[in-house]
Amino acid sequence: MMKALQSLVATVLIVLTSAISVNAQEQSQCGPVTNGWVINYAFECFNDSVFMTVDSSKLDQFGWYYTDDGLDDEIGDAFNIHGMAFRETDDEIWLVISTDLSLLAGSYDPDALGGRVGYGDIFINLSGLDFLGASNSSALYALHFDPFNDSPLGDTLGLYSAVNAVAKGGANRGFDRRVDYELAVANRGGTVDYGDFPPSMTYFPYDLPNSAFALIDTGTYLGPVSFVSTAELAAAGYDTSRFGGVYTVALRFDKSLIIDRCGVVGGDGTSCLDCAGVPCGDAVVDECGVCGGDGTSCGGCVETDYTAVVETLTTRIKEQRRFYRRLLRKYGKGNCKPKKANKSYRSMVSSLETIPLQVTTCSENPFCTDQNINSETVNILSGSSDTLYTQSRCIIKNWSKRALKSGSCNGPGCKKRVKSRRRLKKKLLTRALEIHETVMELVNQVPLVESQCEE
Ligand SMILES: [Ca+2]
Ligand SMILES: [Ca+2]
Ligand SMILES: [Ca+2]
Repeated sequence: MMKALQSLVATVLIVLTSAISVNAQEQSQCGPVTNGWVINYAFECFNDSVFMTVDSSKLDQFGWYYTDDGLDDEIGDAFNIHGMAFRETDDEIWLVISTDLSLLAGSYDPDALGGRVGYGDIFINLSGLDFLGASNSSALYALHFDPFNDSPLGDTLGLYSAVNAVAKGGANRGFDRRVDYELAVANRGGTVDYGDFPPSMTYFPYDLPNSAFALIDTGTYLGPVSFVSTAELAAAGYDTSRFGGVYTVALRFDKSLIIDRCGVVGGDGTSCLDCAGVPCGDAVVDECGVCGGDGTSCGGCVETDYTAVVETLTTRIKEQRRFYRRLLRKYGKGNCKPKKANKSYRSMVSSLETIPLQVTTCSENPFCTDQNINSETVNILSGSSDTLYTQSRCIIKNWSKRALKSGSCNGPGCKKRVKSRRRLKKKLLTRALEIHETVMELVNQVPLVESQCEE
């Protein structure tokens, strides 16, 4: 009873393990894992903003994705965003904003909240919800990188999760609603632009009160964000001529703070490892429990190399043919059939090419079944060698019949000659048989069975 129970437990465990590994493989996604992330950014005053949807298929060779923002969509010269760039590497996310506003100074304005109008925070949304939905359900991530802006986070710069966003545009002498910003742009004859998003977008609120979100209200600190120098940007393949902003703000953070290399949010990067520990590798454990094995290491599987057999067989078949042709040349065809002999030789040569050089056989492996192989080839080889042998005998016998027939044999010279011809006949017949037998011995070494094992 106990034994049966143990084996049942073992079976269940095996089933569970394989179910888990199948799931992990379905989820796993190697290479870029940020496809579809929506990233947006606005100044505190919401005088310009930009929206990006990361399209992994458009990452360039350095992992960069660029979104241009219109150059006639700002309110106030300094508040112009030129564009945003995103970079995904194996373990980092980089974000670049090109604008005309100094990050350190912001824009001095005694009437603005905090005496200054600064940068907003950068929001990242991978929830699939629209901005307000994500904010209301604390599903947003955000980067707080301007220590002097009006986010309650102050100088605690970094990457945050579970973020709720807040709009303080009006208090910063700008806009509390997107519709008000658009009207202001239209009034001065400009053209609204939101980067990857059309002005008709429903992703971001349009005319709800206090919905021109640009700042983190509350959030959970995840980890640090670092500033990237111009030299580092250039070294990372960033296209420095893409945007014409006066200032470039470049940030980087550890990708695993949000998502692991397998594409699992909050994952530890192990769900897509194959049995050899390679992320998204294709090695699997075979029936014998060997990672990356071909299932032949258990159950008495043996791989045999038949190269030498095939090579020797080739040599012997050529020898059999050479012997036949020498007979033909020397003694004539008589009533024998040289065409038949030639055809046999040709079919032997071509059938040799079909013999597999490596053959695996497994004696006790339940995952393997025996398959018949080479049966046609062996038939051709033995039949053809037999034909060459028969045709050789035919020539020898034809010749000896003629050579030994002569009734008028006089003198010691003649008897001697007859005797030596008889000896020659016997020798030739023996040789023909010998060669045929050698070929047949090798043909019998050609494998007739190989094992097919389930992967
Ligand atoms: Ca814009
Ligand atoms: Ca702009
Ligand atoms: Ca301010």
